[in-house]
Amino acid sequence: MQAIVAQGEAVGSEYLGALRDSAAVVDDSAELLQRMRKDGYIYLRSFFSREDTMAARRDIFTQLASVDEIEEPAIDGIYTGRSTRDEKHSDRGRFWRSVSETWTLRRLSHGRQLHQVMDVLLGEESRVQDYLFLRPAGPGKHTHIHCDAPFFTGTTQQVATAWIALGDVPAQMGPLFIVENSHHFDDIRQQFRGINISDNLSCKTSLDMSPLQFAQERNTRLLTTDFTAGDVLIFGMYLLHGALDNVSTQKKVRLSCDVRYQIASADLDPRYFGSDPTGTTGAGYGELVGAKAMTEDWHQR
Ligand SMILES: O=C(O)CCC(=O)C(=O)O
Repeated sequence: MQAIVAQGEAVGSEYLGALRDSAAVVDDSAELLQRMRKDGYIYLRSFFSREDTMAARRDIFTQLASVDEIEEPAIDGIYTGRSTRDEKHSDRGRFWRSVSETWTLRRLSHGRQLHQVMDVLLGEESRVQDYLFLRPAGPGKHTHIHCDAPFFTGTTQQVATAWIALGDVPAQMGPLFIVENSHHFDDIRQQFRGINISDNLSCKTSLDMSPLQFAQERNTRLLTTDFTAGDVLIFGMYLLHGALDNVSTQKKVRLSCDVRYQIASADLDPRYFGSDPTGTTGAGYGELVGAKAMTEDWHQR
């Protein structure tokens, strides 16, 4: 079996575990809430239909094929190693915003089906941020361990992230992992509570340790799975997470998006709501890793 790799290190089975699937209890609000409190996350396998998910995938990858970053047929998501994005689009932010606003994507991320689950998990009516993080992660890419609090708790602590697999994402293609029980790590909560990255853009939000080092030091595990198209992973603001390395041998690009829901009764965070949100730094969609040509050397936060 091909190794599971995080920041260049093969992660042994003693530091890996499987996410608990809550799809069978999605209509049982009490059970969902209880699992969210206990585990810090809810994983819903095949939450969205494969057909609707693949429609979004096709539309997004077709736009990336139009700038020569993805081979035809675009739906396969094969990385070319080339890009004409900057030649064809003088404004990176505008291009990425248009891709991020793809209707077939928004009907998943912003549709009633997910909204209802978020209302349950947040304990009251919720609002979904307009700003969305769309992530095509090519070979070699990964995301460092971090929690979402410094980004999204500017107006309320009652916020949750939904990560959506826009295609099959086996562990070798660099899907999300969460650090088991890290929502109970008081030092992490203290370190990141009250920090707003927009107040100090140079503030470090990811941990200095690799996922494996962290799991060894805390005697914990990285929980992940072979995600299938339409799976959703929902988690709170203090749960540590990151993404494994995409070590796909077929140059397959991992496609996913993540979006936040907050309680509707709190002030809306102006950075992430509105018809043309400013994002964390004020640069709008132009600040996102996805706005850069896929050929550029980058690692996600
Ligand atoms: O998909 C990734 O690489 C990272 C996603 C993430 O950090 C998040 O959903 O908060």
